[in-house]
Amino acid sequence: MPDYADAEFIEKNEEICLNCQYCQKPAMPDMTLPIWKKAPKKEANLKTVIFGGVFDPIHNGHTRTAALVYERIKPDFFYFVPSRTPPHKNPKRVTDAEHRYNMTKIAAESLGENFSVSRLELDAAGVSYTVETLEHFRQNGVELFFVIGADNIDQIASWRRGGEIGGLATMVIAGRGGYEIDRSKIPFPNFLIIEQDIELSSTFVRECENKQDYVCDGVYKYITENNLYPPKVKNLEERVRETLDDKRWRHTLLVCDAARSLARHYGVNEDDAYTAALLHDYAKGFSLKEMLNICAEYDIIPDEVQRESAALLHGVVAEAVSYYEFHVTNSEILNAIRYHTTLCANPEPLTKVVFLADCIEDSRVYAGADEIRQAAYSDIDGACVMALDGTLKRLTKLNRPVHPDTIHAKNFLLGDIL
Ligand code: DGI
Ligand code: FE
Ligand code: FE
Repeated sequence: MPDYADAEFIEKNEEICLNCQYCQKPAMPDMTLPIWKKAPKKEANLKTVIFGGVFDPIHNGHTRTAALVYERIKPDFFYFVPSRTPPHKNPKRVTDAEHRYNMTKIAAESLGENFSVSRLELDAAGVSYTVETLEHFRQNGVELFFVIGADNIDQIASWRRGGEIGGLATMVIAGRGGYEIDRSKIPFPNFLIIEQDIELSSTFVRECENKQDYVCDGVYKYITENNLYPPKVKNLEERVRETLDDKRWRHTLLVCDAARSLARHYGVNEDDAYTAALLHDYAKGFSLKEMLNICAEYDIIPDEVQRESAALLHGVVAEAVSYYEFHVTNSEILNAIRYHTTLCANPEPLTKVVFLADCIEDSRVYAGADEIRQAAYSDIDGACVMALDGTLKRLTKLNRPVHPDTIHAKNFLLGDIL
């Protein structure tokens, strides 16, 4: 058996090339029919390349390999064969077969008329195995070439009837930049190696932000139009975590605990309390200028006291971000975030819970903290007034303006108490 890696053989082989200027190239067969029924009879073997894969999506690494394989083998037919439910992958996580077929077709068209896409595996009932696909294509007068990634060589033995695969086709081993191919370990009687320098994986392409750099224009357009690989939505915790510094994150987690606990105690929705607590200080690390910019972006007009104070504005900004960026629409949660620093007149129970949780979380140490902690579970309004009084005292000492909401909150709660 010839070793296709041997350059001499390649040259010799090209003497019988069917795709040279002296021979007429047969038309592409209709893949709905077995190849031998369509292809014109030839004295020499028709060379057919099979490039199977999940193609989720087909990317520039695939098409570059295909172009190089084509150049090297000069086949009569070149088929991409997208798989339907690949046996080694969880079918649920693979993109719909028709989308993968369409993308592969677009990419094949971009390569030129010599490339086509076979629906063989897509239309098969159930799972398709490589060995069966090769048997289908390997009919009389067909010399088969099967493209396989260098990183798959070791796995073939474990594929269905893996031992037979190397006997059905010349294995075209597609090397990827950086992947060492040990020729002595290649288990196939006939093989050739195609080295290409694009190191890409479909997983990478699916997850990256600049897909247009890794797939052809048509495929990029298709991906965009069909919203095939939307960015993974980071969960709220991750997004808050990466915005806050360590100290603020620890405080936030403790406020979450305290808010859940108070919510449970007062029959308030615990999950809402958690969400509001998680987001309450989201904007705490922003500068006043950044906060004012965010307000401007969302047409929020801060009042004159807020405009001068990051301490007052961070709740307002956190509310806006929660609504516009995190799509929190529950108005009780939004109010709890907005008023967590000052409270307000007639605060909703969730607002009181988050306000108090912020004051009494376990790491808070200030004069009077323990009294407020105790009161928090017996008299939530009284505890709120105590916390507000503490703030008023500090503001007076510092000669800072008191926000009207702080006063409205206190007056309202006193009215409740008296
Ligand atoms: O964000 P935290 O530090 O967890 O706590 P917070 O949101 O309750 O913010 C406390 C700060 O807010 C503290 O520096 C005092 C300030 N503050 C609270 N109420 C008022 C206020 N500042 C002014 N100027 N006026 C207020 O009514
Ligand atoms: Fe705060
Ligand atoms: Fe806080």
